[in-house]
Amino acid sequence: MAEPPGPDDRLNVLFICVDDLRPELGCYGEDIISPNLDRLAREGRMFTRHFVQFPTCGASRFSMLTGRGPTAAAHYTNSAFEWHARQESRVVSMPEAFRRAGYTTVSIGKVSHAPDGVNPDGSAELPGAWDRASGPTGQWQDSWRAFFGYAGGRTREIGVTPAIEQADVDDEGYPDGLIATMAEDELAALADADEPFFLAVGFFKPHLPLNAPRKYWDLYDHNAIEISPNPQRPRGVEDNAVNTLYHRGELYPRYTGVGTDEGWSLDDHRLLRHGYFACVSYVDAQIGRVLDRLDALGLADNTIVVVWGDHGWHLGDHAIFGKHTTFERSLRSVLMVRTPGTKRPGARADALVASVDLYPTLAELCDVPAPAGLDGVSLATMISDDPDVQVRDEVVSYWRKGKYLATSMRTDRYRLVRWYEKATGETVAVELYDHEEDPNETVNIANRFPRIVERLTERSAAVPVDTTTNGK
Ligand SMILES: [Ca+2]
Repeated sequence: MAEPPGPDDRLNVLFICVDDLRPELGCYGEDIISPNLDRLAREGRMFTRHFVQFPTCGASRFSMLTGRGPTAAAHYTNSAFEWHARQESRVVSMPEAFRRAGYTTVSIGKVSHAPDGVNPDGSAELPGAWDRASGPTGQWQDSWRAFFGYAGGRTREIGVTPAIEQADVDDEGYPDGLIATMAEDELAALADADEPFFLAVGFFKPHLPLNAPRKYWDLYDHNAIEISPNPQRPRGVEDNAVNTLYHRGELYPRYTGVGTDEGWSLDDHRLLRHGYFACVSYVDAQIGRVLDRLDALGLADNTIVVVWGDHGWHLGDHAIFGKHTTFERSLRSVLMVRTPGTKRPGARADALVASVDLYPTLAELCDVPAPAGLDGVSLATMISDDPDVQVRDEVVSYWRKGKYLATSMRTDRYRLVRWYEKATGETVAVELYDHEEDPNETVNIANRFPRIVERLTERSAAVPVDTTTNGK
């Protein structure tokens, strides 16, 4: 006779997504005050060279949640989830794999792309993934209004509302405070269940607008905030349709109060950095509330905690405030994982890792069957045992702009960016940055080192470049 099934003692997962979070935290040696994330880094594994696959929210999240690079034009865009929901046959997403394995799966806030996981046409962004998915409630009921929320329930109006706000309100005066409360309540409910859980919680800040309660602005001495170490455009990169340099777009002129057609003043620069810092400190405090509840419920000892930034952000670097570039600043983001029983907690992992690695990693750590065809490699050994293990030689990221596609490949030393014409596959521009000599990517040296370009290009020859026209 078969043994009766014992209690399901598999580890839970608390997966925290933070929108537009670059590694500017205290634990990364930078200036942002982030005590809760610093604590998580001390207790778990902090990755210093984690790169996303796309420098925009929807595409990055889609790639991470499905564990794959692009195979369709839509995968490069914020419409990736809409495209996915329309397909008759779909890949199995990470939360769906956990759900099929008997986990209770829950999404709160911006985990896929929409702040409630629902496409504009009312369909689920990730069909089959979640037992329940929810977005903001109360005065923030309309999820996209909440996503762009100002104090008092106001939302963004293009060209009308400001880029920053520092209202004298408590944490729930902005939507992320509510997301934290919802996550705390959900944890309390999940703690009583027999099945293990996969709870994903998505915070909105520090995505624009840079709105946070005043007390988080007051953590910083405004005049002491340093501007970017490389506020100029990089040399050797032409400002044309191919490359991604710009100073208009997501921030200016959509939001008011900062920026002109000519760029940013020094005051703008400092104010935007101050706002970003305040927003991150605000989110750090909300994450701290959720982690404290996890502790209080006795769940910390059997729950893996992941904090993931969906991509980086230029804080004035290269004359840019925003993402949507193929530079290190857009592609490098926060990743930390705390798992029970980890060896050498607090030892950081400096090897190259990618967002697509998270799916096979969590599947392995939780003994959940992963589907065939995932593009990532498991980081389980790096997390549980040895942070010095190297699992990959390069990380490839993708972008597209107009009629061009780009691959941006990071190796241990270099970043190689190739721009292709979509219709023909012909290379139209190449950028090479040497991170040993030039960590801020201030000079494109592709013309000076053609043999390095050639050698790295051979390594990236297998990179799929999408020349299809399917999808949006
Ligand atoms: Ca984002």
